[in-house]
Amino acid sequence: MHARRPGDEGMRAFIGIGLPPECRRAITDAVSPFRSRRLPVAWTPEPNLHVTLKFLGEIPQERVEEIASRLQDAGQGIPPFDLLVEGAGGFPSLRSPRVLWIGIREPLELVGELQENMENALSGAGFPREERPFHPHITVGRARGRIPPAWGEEYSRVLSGQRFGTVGVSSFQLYESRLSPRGAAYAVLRDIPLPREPERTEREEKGK
Ligand code: 2AM
Repeated sequence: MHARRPGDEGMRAFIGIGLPPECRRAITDAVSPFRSRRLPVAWTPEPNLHVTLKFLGEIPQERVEEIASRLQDAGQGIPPFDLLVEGAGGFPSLRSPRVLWIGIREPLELVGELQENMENALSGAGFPREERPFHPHITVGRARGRIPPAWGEEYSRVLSGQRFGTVGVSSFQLYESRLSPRGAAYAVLRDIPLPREPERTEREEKGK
């Protein structure tokens, strides 16, 4: 371990799917009655609402290109898709939630495939695989203390039937997360387009 030196440029990074303003606004509006109850929850600021695909942690600046190129490979064969944002819940349980989330309903298989490709592409570059099963979600709050047991269940019940948007996803993003006493601020380092003509379809066409 060594302290960071000047010029030793590094950053905290993760990969995710950004959400358009209308979807983020719909989520904020739906969650706002819960926010006003002053529970020990750190609520995600509206601009930061996203779906995390993989957390990378600290990376050196000079690895950004290599990581972006591996991510582009991971996206091959994944066509652009519509993300259905719906439902709500808590991890690890609704009776004692540490993370409050808004859900992704579709297309779970495709998003899972993208995430799996990414784990494969990045494990070859020294990023350990996520051991926990992948449950795509949008974190809207993190518990900072004890939440009354009935509260998480109410959160889920009230929001579970609600739809927060159908989001056209034609790219995903490598983000930098800058931490400060005012919270995290995310910046897109690279926007990675999903291929319009996925290789899979081309292969399937040729195989016909
Ligand atoms: P989550 O909110 O979807 O759980 C950016 O910091 C994102 O990376 C967060 O939104 C969080 O995803 C995820 N993240 C942050 N710290 C992490 C860690 N130590 N391990 C795994 N994921 C982390």
